[in-house]
Amino acid sequence: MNPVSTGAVRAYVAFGANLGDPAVALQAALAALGGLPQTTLAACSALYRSAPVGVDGQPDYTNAVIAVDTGLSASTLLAALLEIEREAGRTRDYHRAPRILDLDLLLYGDAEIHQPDLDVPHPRMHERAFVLLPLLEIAPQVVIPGHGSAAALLAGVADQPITRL
Ligand code: PH2
Ligand code: MG
Ligand code: MG
Repeated sequence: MNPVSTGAVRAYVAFGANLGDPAVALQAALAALGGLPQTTLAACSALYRSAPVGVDGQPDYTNAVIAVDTGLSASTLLAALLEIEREAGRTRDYHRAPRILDLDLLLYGDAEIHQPDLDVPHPRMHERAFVLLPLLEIAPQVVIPGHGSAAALLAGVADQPITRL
């Protein structure tokens, strides 16, 4: 027997929005991700609401995590995420500006990639409740390369208030 490998990699994408209607933006993002070549949707968490981390005076964020199985390279997937943001009307007015749609590449299989425009695992994901909670909902056993099991990292974000919607 010589099983044919699909070559698909399980990748996790963080969804975030604090402008417009996040539920609508999530549905649009799911449709766009599912429509990418060599890519199928595997799972999506519930939506979670939390105060903006790292910035004051903005609307609360709504976040989720999406799993895809993809034959795209990490850099091609990242480019597709940025294009989906752009098509949704995302503008980049200033660092951490409120946004209608943010799609961040969290994990690409067990890869560790450090390039000028591509940092995987996402460099701050292990310290953010708004990433870890939805991620654990759809991937309870997931390991963040360089940081260990996501479940074990939860204790470190227990002080970040977050509501599952
Ligand atoms: N994204 C940011 C900055 N702060 N805070 C929350 N709660 N959720 C986010 O998605 C978020 C944030 C920049 O990407
Ligand atoms: Mg982003
Ligand atoms: Mg982000």
